[in-house]
Amino acid sequence: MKKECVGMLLAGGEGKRLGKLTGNLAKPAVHFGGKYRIIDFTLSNCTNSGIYTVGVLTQYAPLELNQHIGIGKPWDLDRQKDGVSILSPYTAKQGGSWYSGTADAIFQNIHFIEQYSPEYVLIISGDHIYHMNYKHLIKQHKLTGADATISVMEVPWDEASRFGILNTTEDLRIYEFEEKPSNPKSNLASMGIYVFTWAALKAYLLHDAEQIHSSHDFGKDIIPSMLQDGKRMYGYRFEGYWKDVGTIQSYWEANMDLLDEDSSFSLNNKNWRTYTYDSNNPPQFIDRTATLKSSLINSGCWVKGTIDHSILFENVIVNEGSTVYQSILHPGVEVGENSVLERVIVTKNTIIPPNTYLRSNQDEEPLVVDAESLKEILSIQI
Ligand code: ADQ
Ligand code: ADP
Repeated sequence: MKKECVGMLLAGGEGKRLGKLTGNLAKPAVHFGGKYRIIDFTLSNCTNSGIYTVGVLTQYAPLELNQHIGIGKPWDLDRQKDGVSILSPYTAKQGGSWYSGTADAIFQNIHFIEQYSPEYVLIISGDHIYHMNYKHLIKQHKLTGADATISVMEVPWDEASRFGILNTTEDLRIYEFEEKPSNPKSNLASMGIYVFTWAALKAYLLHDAEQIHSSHDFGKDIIPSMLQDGKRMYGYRFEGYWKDVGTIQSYWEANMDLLDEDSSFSLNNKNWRTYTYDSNNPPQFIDRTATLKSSLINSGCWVKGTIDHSILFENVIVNEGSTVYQSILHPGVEVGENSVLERVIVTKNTIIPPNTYLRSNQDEEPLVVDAESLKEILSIQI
């Protein structure tokens, strides 16, 4: 069945820099924003942009991620002929192996793409928080007759070396690209969101697969080789909110942005819904002893303490006399009486005993608390 554009969503990264948040969870499956997983934003962008054929490339700790995506129902991607397909590394007669890099992940699924004889392939990532209409990106790609279009935006100079950095002419044609340079020449960054003309990309994937010294990565290998060969490559300027939540700090900040009325990103955008798997919890209960300010509180919660500038996922219990400030509590967390949590992230089902004091300073990375680290912290406090 022919499709003009197939979406390929890279969701296999380990997310080492998210530390304890990705201990047994792939980065795209990490809880975000009170009821979502990080990948929901990209999957919802697909649905909202009319991209209904999406392959999700998983690899590292895929169990919860696969369960979450299921047959794609929340995103209206549970269709018979297209919809979402989970593409895990497989072994075939000719070999087959773990995806060694992002380009290798796509290379190993060429047959999946070819079923649809697409004109274009959209490559997206499962670890960004943003609302983007991919139709506009694809439209520009067609208008310029490009081989590749890279979505770009300016990032703060001090963060530039964590991105692919590029330079374009005034008409946005890319003439320079460097993956994560130590001395960036500009602050125009690749958002890791690409549209390729499939015929052009396929040729490069086949060639790259034979290079033994290649890391088989889009940013390190495919894009630099295409540029070197003079392929038509353009930048697509994105103006909205976009955050790569690859570090604890950026994860915490992107969550806190949801509590800021002046933020340019809102979950309440009625024209651009974010969909997710919804569990059947009872409504949250707010007790008469509770005080709530600027917070997101999901269903099934039971609040008796003070919650200020915080995010409570489903089934969180905060007992009387406790204060939770600038913190993120994942599903099933329980905070005992008279405890104080300030600027911390508590992972799923962790039980914080009564009279516990957990705090990170404003100038340091927020503390991530799980059952194991809690034991250590408590032994020091006693
Ligand atoms: P990074 O985000 O560092 O840079 P990378 O680690 O390659 O890129 O991950 C991209 C996506 O692919 C992530 O969603 C990750 O989960 C997934 N992924 C990683 N390895 C994978 C594998 N083997 N199989 C399947 N999925 C995999 C990229 C670009 C930069 C750009 C930033 C923007 O390389 O140029 O600036 O994205 O965030
Ligand atoms: P971070 O940059 O935070 O370490 P990423 O999500 O970007 O996290 O992925 C980190 C690296 O881990 C990537 O280079 C990716 O190729 C690699 N990787 C992905 N899956 C696996 C896996 N199953 N085992 C080991 N490494 C993996």
